[in-house]
Amino acid sequence: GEYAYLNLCKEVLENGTKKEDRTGTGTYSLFGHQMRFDLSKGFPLLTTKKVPFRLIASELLWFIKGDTNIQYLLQHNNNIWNEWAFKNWVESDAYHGPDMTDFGLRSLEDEGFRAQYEQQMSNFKQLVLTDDEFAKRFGDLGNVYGKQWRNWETARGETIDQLQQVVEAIKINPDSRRLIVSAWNPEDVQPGRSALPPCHVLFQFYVVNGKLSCQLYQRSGDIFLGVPFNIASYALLTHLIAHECNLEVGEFIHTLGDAHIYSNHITQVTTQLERTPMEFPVLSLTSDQKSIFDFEMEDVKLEGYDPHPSIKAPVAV
Ligand code: THF
Repeated sequence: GEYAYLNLCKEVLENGTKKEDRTGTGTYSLFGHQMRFDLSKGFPLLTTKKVPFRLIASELLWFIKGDTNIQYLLQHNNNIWNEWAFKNWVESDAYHGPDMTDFGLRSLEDEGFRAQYEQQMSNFKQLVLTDDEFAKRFGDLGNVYGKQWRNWETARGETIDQLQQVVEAIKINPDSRRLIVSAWNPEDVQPGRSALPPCHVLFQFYVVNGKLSCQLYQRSGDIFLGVPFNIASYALLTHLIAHECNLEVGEFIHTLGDAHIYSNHITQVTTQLERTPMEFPVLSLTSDQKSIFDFEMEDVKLEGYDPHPSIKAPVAV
């Protein structure tokens, strides 16, 4: 259960190595770690802090639709990808406001700058929501998950719908050892081709005894903010696909490459580790529509989620 996650936190605090990173924040990090969650024993949404499931579900439905534009997320009041699109805008010729270089770090250090940043971010969100041309130009994150899962571009200019293919393969050939979706496209991880090369790089399904399991390889995991989202997101994906394929849920296995706690998340993690986990909630899919491609927010319900209070932390950009 939840101890798989709490033990990872403990291990990184105790044995992690101080390591610099792309964002300039600094981390404690280790390389190579695996967690297992038995999905038949409850839905792995952490209870030692409140994790906003609504944001996880709308992000996953956005990936599943093959959408890469934050407009959909904003329409669902989901702000978790804003910074990456905002960066495209403030670095473009179309932006005429105050200089936003390094806005992530500077808004933490300088109150005056933070007010300017918040003003510009609010303008940006308004424009993405109300101006479709603007949204097309600056709301799109490029070659991120939705693109690679649903519209992988081949050298011949065709597209591959990996997600659709894997769902069909699970139905027709559940013993297959090739039930894989890859978000890592070497052509698209070159600088300038996407906002952020994918962190969750590849996932594989496995069917035995009528149960569907999923394993994710994640090259880089922000343990405090990202990983709780990633666990719940892949658990939800496994449930959706099991539902469509008339299977029960098995395990979610989470394999991490660089597992790190940002240096400005240490006190938050310490607080979280002092708490005792509650029981995991239960997921129910209220839709009788079977296709994962038809699911909407109101078809996904969580029952019995009674977490400790949320713990705030800044996201490294
Ligand atoms: N970059 C970094 N540094 N960490 C990440 O986790 C991350 N992601 C995505 C892309 N780049 C990343 C974005 N996912 C939050 C959660 C997930 C994110 C980004 C941000 C976050 O701030 N969560 C808050 C609640 C936010 C809110 O209520 O709006 C939380 O307390 O959980 C990993 O895929």
